[in-house]
Amino acid sequence: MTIPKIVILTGAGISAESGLSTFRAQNGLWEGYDVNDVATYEGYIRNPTAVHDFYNMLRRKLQNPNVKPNAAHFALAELEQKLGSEHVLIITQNVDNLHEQAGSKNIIHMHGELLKVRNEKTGQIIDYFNDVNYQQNKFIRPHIVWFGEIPLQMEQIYDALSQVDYFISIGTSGNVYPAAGFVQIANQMSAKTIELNLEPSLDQSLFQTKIYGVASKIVPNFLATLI
Ligand code: BV8
Repeated sequence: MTIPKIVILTGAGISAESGLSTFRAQNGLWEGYDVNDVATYEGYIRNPTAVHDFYNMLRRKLQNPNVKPNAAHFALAELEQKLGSEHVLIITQNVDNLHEQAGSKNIIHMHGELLKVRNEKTGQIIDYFNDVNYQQNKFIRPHIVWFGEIPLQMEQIYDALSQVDYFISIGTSGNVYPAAGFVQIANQMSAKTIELNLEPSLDQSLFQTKIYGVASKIVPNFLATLI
């Protein structure tokens, strides 16, 4: 029996039970901030200190010992361990490192990573765990893909989607492109498409299988049927 190629797309919903807030629960105001002020390059240029304050707050929050992977993250790591990294790829829209903490290895962070910063002058990307002090180095920016910027590793993503057998979307509202368009590619590849979410996403009609509930329950249950 050939082992299927499984591509999993995760969004903020998979980390909700780990204590990290999602984007659109608070009617578009994220952590009390307007997305246009803190998640666009224009917002950064307008007020870099305010944007660094915002990401410094999120970076500290992520490193709070109470923020840990939940059963959904662990179930995905177990799936990769059982089937092999060449058969399981996580494409995450999340900038947290909970998939890594749970043990997953084959991960693409298409919207960047909170625990990395990028030097705008040299392009160098480094691991970074503290507050960024913009006054000290004006070239250091969060290694985050803001709205209007090009998501990372799109070549690898389209390549993986061209060979996908199972496309599983977990904890995403289907608001943000190009991520929200991946299910259409999977359908064109005649893959099995599954949505695991708290409630129907904007894309729900494009999925063959839809299971609703909290990720920590429905993800381990569904993945058990694949192993
Ligand atoms: C690009 C970084 C070109 C910040 C993020 C008009 C129409 C269509 C598209 C556009 C348009 N105008 C502009 C665009 C493009 C734009 C876009 O899509 N805008 C939208 C808002 C209309 N996209 C871009 O700009 C992207 N770049 O398009 O470049 C291009 C295109 C193709 C190829 C090359 C170039 C860049 C987008 C990246 C923006 N940056 N994050 C940061 O994270 O600090 S996006 C941000 O939203 C996060 O990454 C987040 O992950 C992502 C998506 O949100 P979700 O993860 O889905 O979170 P949300 O809160 O929305 O939903 C949570 C879900 O979980 C809910 O459904 C909820 O029910 C569920 N849930 C909650 N609790 C649980 C749960 N599920 C299970 N269990 C639970 N316990």
